[in-house]
Amino acid sequence: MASEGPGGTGGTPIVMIGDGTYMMMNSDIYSTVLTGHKMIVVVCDNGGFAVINRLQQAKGVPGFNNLLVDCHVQHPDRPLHVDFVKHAESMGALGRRCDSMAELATALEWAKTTDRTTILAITTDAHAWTPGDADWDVGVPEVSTRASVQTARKQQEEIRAKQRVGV
Ligand SMILES: Cc1ncc(C[n+]2csc(CCOP(=O)(O)OP(=O)(O)O)c2C)c(N)n1
Ligand SMILES: [Mg+2]
Repeated sequence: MASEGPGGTGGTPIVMIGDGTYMMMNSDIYSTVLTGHKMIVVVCDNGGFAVINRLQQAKGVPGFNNLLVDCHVQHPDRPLHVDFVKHAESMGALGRRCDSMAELATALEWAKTTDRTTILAITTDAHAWTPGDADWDVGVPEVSTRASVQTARKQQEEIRAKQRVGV
């Protein structure tokens, strides 16, 4: 999203991403610092690959290794959570942590005034979703000892029977 004019960001892109997406590709932040192509990045931090966790469970499998809380390895002395502000700062960007929507609004106004790429990190919910769904047709095992997987497989076959070739 980029906007011009009053209240806009003068052509500065505003990027909204999840914490997992940030981890998959954040080096562009460094590039924008080096090249002067400022971005504002809002990191919605819900502690992992939440939508994949949701998909995994919808296919009958208990969550594992998508949310940080479900990871097999835990370090009580040093939580695995990433400090996105510090991480972005280490690449020369600016950053601020926001603990509420009001703080995010204020921080966004600040971010519009900075001279380089600026990260705003806010905690979001890993389990609340806006309504409205489409089927996500990933493979579900045909054979499983889990009743939940057998149910998911049956649902998949029913949904697949309704698929048609798009035009
Ligand atoms: C390059 C790439 N790898 C993997 C995926 C599969 N994928 C889709 S959504 C997602 C999770 C993203 O997590 P996050 O950005 O934190 O968003 P959340 O679901 O938590 O809101 C993954 C891994 C992808 N789309 N692209
Ligand atoms: Mg996430």
